[in-house]
Amino acid sequence: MHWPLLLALEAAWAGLGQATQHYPAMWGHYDVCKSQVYSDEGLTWDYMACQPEAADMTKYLRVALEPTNITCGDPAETYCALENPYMCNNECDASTKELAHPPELMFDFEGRNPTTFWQSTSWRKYPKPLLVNITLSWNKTIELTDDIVITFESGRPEQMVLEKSLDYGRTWLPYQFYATDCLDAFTMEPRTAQDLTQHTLLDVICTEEYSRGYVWKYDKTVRFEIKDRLALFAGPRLHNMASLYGQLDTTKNLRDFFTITDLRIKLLRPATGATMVDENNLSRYFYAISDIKVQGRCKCNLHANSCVFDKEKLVCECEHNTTGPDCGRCKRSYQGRVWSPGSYLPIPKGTANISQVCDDELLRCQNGGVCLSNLRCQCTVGFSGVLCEKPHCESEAAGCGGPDSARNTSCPSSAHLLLLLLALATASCWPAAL
Ligand SMILES: [Ca+2]
Repeated sequence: MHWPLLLALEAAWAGLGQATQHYPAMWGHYDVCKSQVYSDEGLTWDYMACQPEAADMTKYLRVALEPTNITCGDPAETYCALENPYMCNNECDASTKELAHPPELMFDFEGRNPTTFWQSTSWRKYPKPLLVNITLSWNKTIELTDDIVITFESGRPEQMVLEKSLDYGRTWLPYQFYATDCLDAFTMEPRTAQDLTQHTLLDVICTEEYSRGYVWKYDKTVRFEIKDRLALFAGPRLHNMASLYGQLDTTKNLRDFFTITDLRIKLLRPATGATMVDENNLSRYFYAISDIKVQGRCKCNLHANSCVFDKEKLVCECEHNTTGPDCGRCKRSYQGRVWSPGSYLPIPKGTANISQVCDDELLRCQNGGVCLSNLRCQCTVGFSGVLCEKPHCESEAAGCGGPDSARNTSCPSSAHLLLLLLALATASCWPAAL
């Protein structure tokens, strides 16, 4: 396809993506891992960098709350409206389905009326802080592609922190701080995602944008702005993905910034709607969340275009002779060359960086073996193994040339072995056969 046409199509997709609020289709590149092509050697594979499509990641998570008994309704409790302490018609009873507010209601299908939501117990232990950790775990590395959006049914919290883990919840890093008063709550100057530049993109900021006063029907969402950050490289409508992909390819910190295995929402102080907490009506203060949106894709190191949910776990369907949950290593028989992730560049197909077994320049195939399509050595009679390094006679008790030897082939001399070791020393991944 010609470049101008491709760009025009991209622009058209960009407009469509913007208009329908779907994720822009430019991410749709890299949807094919390999294709068959005819060459001088006949039918061979052409390998390309590939990645799964972005999807709604809330379908695949596990949610855990701390403290575990923080969900309302056990015992049943009646809540009052924040803006009117005499309007107390919000009842929570865990033993009645219609009145229960369990955590899964943060991830169910939205669009129902009335909305469904998780709700905490009220702040009855005031002035002890009302602390809740909501942990979302995927047990798989994923890459965020769109804003995280948390919709509150209650007033938005006056203080909260969004954290991420890259190691399945062992260690945590803050993603963003949220407060009505950042200096007071976290001794941080308030900033917004719009203040960020390419140089400060990785800064962890405190924002007051999502905590301002309680408004009954509006301003119910708290966001973590992924798109604003991506737009710093890709342009305001994410039209220049080549620039973004180039950066993601070369800047590991940037790639890691959007990569997570877990998210943790730390709710630190509920909405009070006033400077003073009304100690006589503590049932006005609680957290309630109706929806959490997390869009992303499985991280497969550009070696898979699909990711399946198997046995309660997301797994990349790896191509390019790679394996592992993230396609993070060479397959057992394809370790002749060191593993590396695929590359987004050059646009639009990228580079697969496939794990090769052999090539003719390095003469990896031993003992007269011939390298076929970089994928396997075709061994001469009497030898086997990934690199044809094993003489057939090796396993015979009497050694080569013994009475059991069918072909009377010779064992490799020490010079042979030295050559083999020298050849292998150029690769970090050793053949599994050795
Ligand atoms: Ca819901």
